[in-house]
Amino acid sequence: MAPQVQVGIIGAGPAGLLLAQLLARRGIGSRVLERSSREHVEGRIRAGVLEQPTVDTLHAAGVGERLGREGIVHHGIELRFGGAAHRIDFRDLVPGRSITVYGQREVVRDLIEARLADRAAADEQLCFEVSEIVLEGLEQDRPLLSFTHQDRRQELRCDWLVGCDGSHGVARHWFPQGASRQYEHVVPFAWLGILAEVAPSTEELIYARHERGFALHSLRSPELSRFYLQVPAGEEPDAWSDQRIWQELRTRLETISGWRLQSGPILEKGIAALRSFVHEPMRYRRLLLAGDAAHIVPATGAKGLNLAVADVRRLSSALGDWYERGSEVALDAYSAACLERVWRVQHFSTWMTRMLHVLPGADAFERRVQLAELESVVSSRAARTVLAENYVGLALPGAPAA
Ligand code: RFL
Ligand code: PHB
Repeated sequence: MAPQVQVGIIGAGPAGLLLAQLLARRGIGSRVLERSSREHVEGRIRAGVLEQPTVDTLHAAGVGERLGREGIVHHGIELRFGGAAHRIDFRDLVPGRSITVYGQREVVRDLIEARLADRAAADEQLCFEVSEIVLEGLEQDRPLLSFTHQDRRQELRCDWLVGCDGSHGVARHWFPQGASRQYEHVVPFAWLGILAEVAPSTEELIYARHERGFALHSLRSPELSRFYLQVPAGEEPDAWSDQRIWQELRTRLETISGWRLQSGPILEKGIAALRSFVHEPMRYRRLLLAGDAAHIVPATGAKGLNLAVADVRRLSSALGDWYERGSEVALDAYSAACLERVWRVQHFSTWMTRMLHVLPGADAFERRVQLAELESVVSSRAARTVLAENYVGLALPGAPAA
């Protein structure tokens, strides 16, 4: 007989690791199977902006200690265009709500440390460098996973299987043909992202729309800054020398009189495609999806990680109901409840993306209309409030507590 586990989780990104951690706190056992090495998983930079419910969930999961110490709470962002800066003031527009700047890399490191500190979980329950995962018996109650780990073929029978394997994962391909629908939209440009060893030149994030393209000034700590530049799709990082990057950042960001951008050594450089994707539904029998495995949003709204955490918060509570009370009601509602948030966030991320980037092929008229839209947003309290409400995180009805 194959060994058994209550919940099998594919992928050790934020979604998979947090799910394992939240389940463990309810006394539910899991096994996380990750394709890459621990070093690789801990090295990825990616997101930096956490909504308040995300921060609350990380605290509730017992991984909030360093986040509480090092996370930087922000009460606004700046929109910069047409030679002027406009603040979106959260204190004024959405009182009591804020965001926290804390890198995804740190979230992942904290979660891995917590999982490995759980003695029962170490090695046995968090496996890196797993390959050739195959699923059988999805039509039965307890599907069987087989995979290769440390040169050994192994089997595992699970009550539930959760695909947290990101945008290039395998789990969603296990839905039978005809049981799902996919929506995909390719954004016709990419982001060049850098991490630089220099104090941020700003206290709050700056989203800049410039005739040459979008630029974003973000940060990680008092000593580390993060920047993004809109670049053509398919661009190679080698086309961008450090000098060219700083020059372009200056051009797109130094549009306010007296404001100067400080530069420093570039520690990391990478190109990320922007795209939108939704896989509906997020459940088929005993197989569930969470995070980027089910949905991807363009990064302009800073929402991908927060959506993954919202899925996992709901899923851990629904699985808790099933194990603790034998109720499947919340699991039955899981997909529809998550997708409601997903589509709202797709709308916000698409809106921010279209409003702030130079859209290839846009004519002079369309560019002027884009500037007029930005003017309308910053000059209307109602429009600023919509932006702020979405940016700090939508409070949708029926969300389970962390
Ligand atoms: P991840 O992080 O991609 O993790 C999936 C894991 O699954 C593994 N895997 C497999 N394991 C076993 N077998 C297989 N066959 C497997 N296939 C894949 C992978 O190795 C990986 O470890 O997905 P997850 O956990 O759903 O987390 C989602 C977030 O990573 C993502 O949404 C965010 O990074 C998006 N994002 C942002 N989100 C925010 O909330 N705020 C931000 O400020 C923000 N900025 C960003 C971003 C994403 C970016 N990029 C690079 C796309 C900025 C950028 C530039
Ligand atoms: C980041 O700091 O990585 C970041 C911030 C805001 C975004 C996207 C990425 O919209």
